[in-house]
Order: sequence, then C-alpha cells, then structure tokens
Amino acid sequence: MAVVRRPQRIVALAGGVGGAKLAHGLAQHIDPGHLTVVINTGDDFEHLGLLICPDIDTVLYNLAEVNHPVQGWGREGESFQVLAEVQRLGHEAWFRLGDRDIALHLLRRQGLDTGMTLTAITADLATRLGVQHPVLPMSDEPVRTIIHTPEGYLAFQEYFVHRRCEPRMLGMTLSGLERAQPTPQVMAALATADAIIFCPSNPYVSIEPILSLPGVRAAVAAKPAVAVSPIVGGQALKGPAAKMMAELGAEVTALGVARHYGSLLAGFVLDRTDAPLAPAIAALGPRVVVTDTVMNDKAGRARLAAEVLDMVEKELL
Ligand code: FO1
Repeated sequence: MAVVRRPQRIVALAGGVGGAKLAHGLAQHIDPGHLTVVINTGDDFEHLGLLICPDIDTVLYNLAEVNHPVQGWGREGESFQVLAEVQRLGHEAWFRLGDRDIALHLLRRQGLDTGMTLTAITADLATRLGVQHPVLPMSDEPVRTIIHTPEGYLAFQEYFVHRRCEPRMLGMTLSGLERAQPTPQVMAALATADAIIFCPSNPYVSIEPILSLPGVRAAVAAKPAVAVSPIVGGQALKGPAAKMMAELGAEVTALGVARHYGSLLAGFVLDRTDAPLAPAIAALGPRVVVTDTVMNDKAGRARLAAEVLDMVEKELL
C-alpha cells in the first residue's frame, strides 16, 4: 500500500504486540516526518548481560516486517542455538531469546557500553533494520514495572513470562520513576503533535508507564487523543490485560478502558462486537467509532489505522 501523505503530526503511544501492530498500520499511511512512536520501557530488564527492551524491539521488528508472524514479538525464522547452549551450561532459559534477536542485543549492549543513550541506540538499530519512522523509548533512564502479587513483588518479565501472569495482580509500581524523565525527543514530539493515538496496548502496564513520566500526562492532555480498545468482547486479543483489569477491579470491557483513560480521551475506537457499549462510552465525552479492530494481517493493520486517522482528521482537528 502506498504511503498517503497526511499533513497531521501523529504521536502513537505503544507497548506490546497490539501496539506494534497498529504502529505498523499507521506507518503504512503516514510518512516518517509525521509519525513518531513512543514506546513503553517498563517491561525492560537486564538478562544474560543484555538489556532486553521487548516493546522497543517488537515495534522495530514489526515496522521492519521481520517479526515472528504468529507470536508477534521476536524475529521470523528464528533459531535458538545460543539459548540451548546457555541451558546446557546450566543456566535457566525461561526467557526465549533467539539467535538473531541476540545479535541486536549485542549491538545494544555495545552502544550502552560506549555511553550512547537508549534513544540513540534505538535510532541506530532502526536505521540498521531499515525503519524510517522515529521510534522513541519513553525515557533514557531505567523505569521498571513491578507487579504486586500475593507472593510479593515480581519484576515484570518474571511475572509475565516466567510465571505466565498466573499470580493475582494486586497493583503495580514503577521502580526508578522518581529519577526518570521523558526524553527531550518525546516531549518535543508531543509538543508538536496534532493528535495522540493510544494504541490497543495494555492500559496499565504498557501505556500507564509512559503517562506517568513527569510532564507527559499534561502534554497528552493538551492534545486530542484517541484510544483503540485492546479489549474486545470482554477479552484481551493478546496478553493479560483482561485478567489484570478484573483483578484490579475494573470492568473488563471497552467501556472499562474508556473509563480508565477518562478525560484524556477525545476519541475512542471499539470493535463491532462491543457496539452496544458505544452510547455509554460516548456519554463519557469522546467521539466514538465502531469498526473491526482485530488486525489479522498487514492490510488489516492498515485498514484500522486508516479508520483511526479518518476519525482524527474529520472529527478531532
Ligand atoms: N514473551 C513470552 O511470552 N515468552 C518469551 O520467552 C519471550 C521472549 C522474548 C524475547 C525478546 C522479546 O523482545 C520479547 C519476548 N517476549 C516473550 C515478549 C515480551 O516479554 C512481552 O510480549 C512484552 O514484554 C509484553 O509487552
């Protein structure tokens, strides 16, 4: 599909596979000068001497169209020889880091060791992968999502991958938030944006860390923002968003998502399955679009992105 030059400047907030899919859809319509993707880094962790940034890499791999086609994260055509050897040498291997993925992580490690910021390293990796749209980590300082469970505090990937999200979530904290700032690049993108899009990412563990950085929520509140619901028919399309919402006492519906974002929203996009909720969401304030939000392939990503952009252009600007 040809890139349609849309004059508006869009900032997409993203984390996880749903966020990467919509970012890829948006990138099919908007030239690199007008779309910036701001990424959650709360899922990041140090592992085997490497800095793993799942949400950054998932967006990079999806924009470069080299992502694993089924799981969404990681590389297509991946092998796991290094991991197998790590396991043979007696180290645990619950985090499935593939060989190609490790190559990218070695370059990230080298960049960090030479004093580059995560923002500069991400821009360099994007260039190497042929990604032209700016992909910005939310912060260059470490912020780590900690999940509170009846068993105690669990680091995010320990909870998410190692424990498969099984422990009940009682709450979360963002370790390091008190020392972290959004990057100047993120603040500049927000300041010059005509509209912000909250991708269909987990509202708690993907979008909330970005909004929690000093000044970000206020910068977003100053612009028209549209959220795409990650909840369809009471289920998360991928990941633990529905389970988390239920455990945190939120209503596990698109309406619950709209309530969570509250007054930040000028627009809301929900799936046809949830059309009966549209009036209640509209009553909260935002303009509402009902459409197919499930992105099954590249064309589906582009189609949903076009609908979101049409709403922004026709109703919010
Ligand atoms: N998710 C899993 O469920 N299991 C894994 O072993 C796993 C490995 C992995 C390696 C690199 C990477 O960038 C992502 C990876 N993910 C894995 C996904 C990731 O942990 C989550 O999707 C995100 O943190 C949630 O947004």
